[in-house]
Amino acid sequence: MHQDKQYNNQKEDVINFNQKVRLSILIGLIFLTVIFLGGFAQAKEKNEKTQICHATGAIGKPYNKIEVDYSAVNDKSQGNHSSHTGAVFSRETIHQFFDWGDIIPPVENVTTGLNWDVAGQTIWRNNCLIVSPPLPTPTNTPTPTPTPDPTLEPTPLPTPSPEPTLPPTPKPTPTPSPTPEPQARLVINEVYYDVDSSHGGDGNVANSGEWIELYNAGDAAADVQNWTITDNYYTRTITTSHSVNAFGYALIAKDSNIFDYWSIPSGTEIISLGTIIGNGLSNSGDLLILKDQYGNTIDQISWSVNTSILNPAITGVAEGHSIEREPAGWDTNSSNDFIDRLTPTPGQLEFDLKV
Ligand SMILES: [Ca+2]
Ligand SMILES: [Ca+2]
Ligand SMILES: [Ca+2]
Repeated sequence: MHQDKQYNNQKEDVINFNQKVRLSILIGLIFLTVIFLGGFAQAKEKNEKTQICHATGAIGKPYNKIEVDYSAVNDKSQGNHSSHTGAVFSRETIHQFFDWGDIIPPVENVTTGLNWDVAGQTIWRNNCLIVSPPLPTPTNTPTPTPTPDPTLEPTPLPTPSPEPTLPPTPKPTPTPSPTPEPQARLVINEVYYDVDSSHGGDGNVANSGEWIELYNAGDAAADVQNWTITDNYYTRTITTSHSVNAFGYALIAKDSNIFDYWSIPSGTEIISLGTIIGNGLSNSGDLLILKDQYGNTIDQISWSVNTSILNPAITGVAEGHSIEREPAGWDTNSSNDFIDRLTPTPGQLEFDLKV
């Protein structure tokens, strides 16, 4: 009897011990699982990134497309990109220096987005480049690169079965937008047509001190060799190779010597025509047409009394002033794109002079 009891006690001890061991193993496993999942979640979060249009503060290129961690755009933390509030860059916000905001697309459970309105989405879709509608559409591009259409499925062979309905066309996915190919977008950005005596002016309406500033508002360089510039009388051809960088400038004049009168930033492409621009740029009204080597019109303007291209024309300015797009590259095919620049800015923006 006594032996039986002792045996039973020993048996219970063994069972208790086994249970403890099992429990310990179970707790250990749970603990390890928690650590593993935690680490995994952290690692996963680290790898999750999104692209945003980051406000630069530079009028010439107001946004940079950058990739950031989710943690840099979530709506909770301070000091990250979601605190870069401020309106979308526009002609209206241009003088609120450094004060336009980031454009952040919404990411589920991370951010509801920032400046994700029509204006913001338009810039986002354009690879964070400023869109000044309408974009120039070359009418006669020689070899248009065929864009692969992701929605086009191989056409199914016609089946003999009496199926009247075609398979539903897959809907194009609205986001994320495919990154557009880099492309150049040149404009006649500034024209100095009424030369004053301190910049080579000799009193003649047409003289060699006149210049045109081209600005490349696109994100690819362009060589303007064999491009032409036409005024109301003559067409002049750029016969030599000149690469205009993305967001870069080129200056066109009769002779590069004229720029001795000006302070030109290094890196500005100087194009000497060897002859005056057209028959000279009339102070009382003239026109300019820029065409590429294929004859596509890239940009065209007219000013003062010449309403043959822009009507109303760009308002004429006083001697020594220039007409200039503001912001650089802004092109809505309207005379309103231009302002009267009291101090001309060859090779740069008014904004650049201030920094
Ligand atoms: Ca002139
Ligand atoms: Ca002329
Ligand atoms: Ca300028």
